[in-house]
Amino acid sequence: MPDQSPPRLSEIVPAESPRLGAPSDRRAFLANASALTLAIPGLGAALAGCSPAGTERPIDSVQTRAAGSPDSTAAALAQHNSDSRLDSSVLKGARHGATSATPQATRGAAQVAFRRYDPALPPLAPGSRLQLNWHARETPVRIREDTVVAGWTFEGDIPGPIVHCRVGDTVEFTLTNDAEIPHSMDFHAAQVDPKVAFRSVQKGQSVTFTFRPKWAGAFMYHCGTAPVLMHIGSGMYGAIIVSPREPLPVAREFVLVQSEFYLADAPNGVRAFDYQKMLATMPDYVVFNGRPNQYIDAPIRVKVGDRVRFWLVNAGPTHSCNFHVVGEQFDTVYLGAPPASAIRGAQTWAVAPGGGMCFELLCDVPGEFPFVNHGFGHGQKGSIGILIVES
Ligand SMILES: [Cu+2]
Repeated sequence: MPDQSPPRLSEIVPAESPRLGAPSDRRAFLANASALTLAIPGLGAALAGCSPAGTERPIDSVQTRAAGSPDSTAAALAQHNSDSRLDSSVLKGARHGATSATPQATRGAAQVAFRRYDPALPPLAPGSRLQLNWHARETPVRIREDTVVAGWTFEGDIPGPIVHCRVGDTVEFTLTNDAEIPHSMDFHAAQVDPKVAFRSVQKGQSVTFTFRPKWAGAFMYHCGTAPVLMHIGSGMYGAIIVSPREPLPVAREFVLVQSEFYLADAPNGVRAFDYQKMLATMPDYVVFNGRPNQYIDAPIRVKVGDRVRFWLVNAGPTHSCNFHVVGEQFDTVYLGAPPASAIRGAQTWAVAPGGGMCFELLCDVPGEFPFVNHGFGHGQKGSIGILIVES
């Protein structure tokens, strides 16, 4: 019987890495963590949370509090950084092994209905300030008529809600953790001190931070609590779309979040996300917006003459998304910060895990156009949809 337990921090960090201790050791440790972040998005933030309690310098834009607690208690809790070691020790406990099948994540699974994830980019909110009060929840999610997964989620869905704002807007974000396991939030569109803003919070606690996106684009958000692979792999991710201040050409705009599902059997017929399978990197499904083939069953529809803009985020956790639209060519692919860095006439472009890009096509021919991950070993596991162009 293989060991089903997630690794301790010491198993994630290479053996030659210095352990936490003297400040110089810690700097070297974080340097290694930064290098690891290149391979595992958010891991550096999670590892950076490993400072001893009370050593962080608070920043104005960040608060951590316990809901309903007196100020003194909240202040005490703010000193307590729920760090990677704690997270791992919680996961190591008897609540569950390396599976997402917590009691909360499986309860009532049979009653959960399938719901298509709406790919339409939500309109911008009026004003220049966006206030988001989200909850981390462990809850069952039906991804096909015959399959319910034990999800770790933001706001009860996989992916979490689509956020839409503009460059320079103020985003004030609060995460409250309703779950037994510590969770956190890492916005790739933010420039903040991750050690403070992206820290984990325990059940009943909240963390609030504010940021102003500097660049336009499609950005990932995700839980950065260690092991990051387990938290992203269990459903805690989504897209924040940052539009430029000067509007892009009028278009039908859609958001696609690709992700991989690594599943194993769990009680009550639920399928649970499985950490050992995540490490083996052979997914059962690779999906757009959390459900395999949902846009084959219910295609995206536009009209001849429409410009279509796909904002694509690849949540991974491990594989790239090689985006292609069969029977079309991309009028424009923005490598970053649209309308800058535009590539014309591309056929397929890879979006790295933890990355996002913007794809445009002009629909001047009617028909049914599959949009696919052209890495077909993954595409045929569920990351294919249909764009119907109606005359
Ligand atoms: Cu989490």
